[in-house]
Amino acid sequence: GRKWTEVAELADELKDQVVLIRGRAQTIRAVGKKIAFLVVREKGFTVQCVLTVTPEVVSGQMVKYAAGLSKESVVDIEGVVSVPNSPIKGASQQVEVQVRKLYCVSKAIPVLPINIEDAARSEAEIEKAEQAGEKLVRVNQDTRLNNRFLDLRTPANQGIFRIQCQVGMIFRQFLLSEGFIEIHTPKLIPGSSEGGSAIFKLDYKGQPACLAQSPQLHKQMAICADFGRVFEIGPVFRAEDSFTHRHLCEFVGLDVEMEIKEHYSEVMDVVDRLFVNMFDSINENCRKELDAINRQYPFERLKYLPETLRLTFEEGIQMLKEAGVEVDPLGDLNTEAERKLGQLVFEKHGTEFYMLHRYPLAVRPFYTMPCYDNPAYSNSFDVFIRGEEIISGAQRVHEPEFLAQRAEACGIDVRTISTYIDSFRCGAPIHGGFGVGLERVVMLFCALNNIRKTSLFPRDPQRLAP
Ligand code: ATP
Ligand code: AMO
Repeated sequence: GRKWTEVAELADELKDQVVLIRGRAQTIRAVGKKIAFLVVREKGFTVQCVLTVTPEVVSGQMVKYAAGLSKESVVDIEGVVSVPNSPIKGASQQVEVQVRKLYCVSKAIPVLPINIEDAARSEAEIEKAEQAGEKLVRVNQDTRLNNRFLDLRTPANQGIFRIQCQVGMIFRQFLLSEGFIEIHTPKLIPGSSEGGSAIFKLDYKGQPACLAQSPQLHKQMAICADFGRVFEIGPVFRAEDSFTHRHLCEFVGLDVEMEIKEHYSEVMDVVDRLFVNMFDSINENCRKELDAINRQYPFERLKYLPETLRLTFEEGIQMLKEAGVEVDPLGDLNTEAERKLGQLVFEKHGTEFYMLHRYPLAVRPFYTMPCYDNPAYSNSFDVFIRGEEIISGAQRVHEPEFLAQRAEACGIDVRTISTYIDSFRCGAPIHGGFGVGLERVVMLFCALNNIRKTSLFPRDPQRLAP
């Protein structure tokens, strides 16, 4: 086969070499009848390609053909790499391709629902252009999501989903290296796994069933089955009825469950090492992706410590109190208080990533282990990025009678989880774990303002397509 070069690879080193590239015609501009410029984009990277009428190589007809291509058509180009004297605007690569051959592989319709260049502009660019009297199209979120496959072609979106891939990859690699095994639990289950009403109900051949709200019950049963340390990457379904910037009806759950030898802090140790490793890896290996996101959605790099800060819930409440924010000491923190605490923690400790543990028992799910020294609190934790929750975790109740009692006290129909409770009757390891929302990690790491930006095809209370 012929040797292909990726647009992202086009650089000075290739000067004077003949390259073959495939990409999309992002913009097409003819200057008279003898010159045409094509900006060709591949995976979010762009290069300027120049057709100049040259005897034996480029005919006037070829220039005319190029000028008539529709935007987003897929083209193959063979040409010579050249280095221009002045910086190139409107393309990511700082070299040009002097075109010798051009083929259209697949034509796009002449008018697209979204213009990719419009969709790729930052707010600042739009405002600047508007001030200069230019009229630019603002592509709103619904238009983007309705035409998601086009919206996803922007450099920022290409970056977002490559970073999402990195998060999943580090999660898997790190846990495998620490002796965890990957499991796959059922998504069709008889009842709620988290308590609460946010469940998608369905009919399972005549039996009432639902889509799993989490792998919680089955990941714990895997511990009762002696797998020791397990993890899962899989879909989680929540019939959220509120429309917020951080809730989806389906998201990707990164779940962990493990035996505990002595203290629930062993679970927090895993979170600490895993996430510091993950953030380091993204910063080191995803520079181009971070730059692409930054160009459209400017953000400050996440500030985190080599060893993750841990505060108790009581310490958190105290910090809020000192700042004049009164909250119920045995209640949950609302979104506003969580944000405020994030700010206070940053001011005091210089980190935007921290853990809050020993939550009041009353605000945690039924399976959460109460603190031995004070049962009003629990061996549980949440983890925050920039003042918003990305992880919930805890030590679990492993004593079956107490577990049934806790479930009942939390209003759960114990019959729907009887097989789960029974799994603790044959000797149960002391254990704990946590669950992470993949889309939230990427959203908050990149300081994006909406979880729909980090879900490939988001599902929210109003959206089931595309
Ligand atoms: P989890 O469900 O894992 O706890 P979460 O981030 O979805 O994670 P919730 O328990 O749903 O958190 O809510 C945490 C806090 O966020 C609640 O105390 C509540 O005040 C606030 N909250 C939840 N939903 C909304 C909403 N739709 N609008 C404003 N605040 C909300
Ligand atoms: P929890 O319900 O807190 O805990 O969920 C764990 C993490 O999942 C993410 N998350 C969501 N992401 C997008 N849309 C939603 N609607 C949504 N709801 C939650 C958050 C949250 O921190 N079984 C426990 C975990 C455990 O203890 O192991 C659980 O499901 O990032």
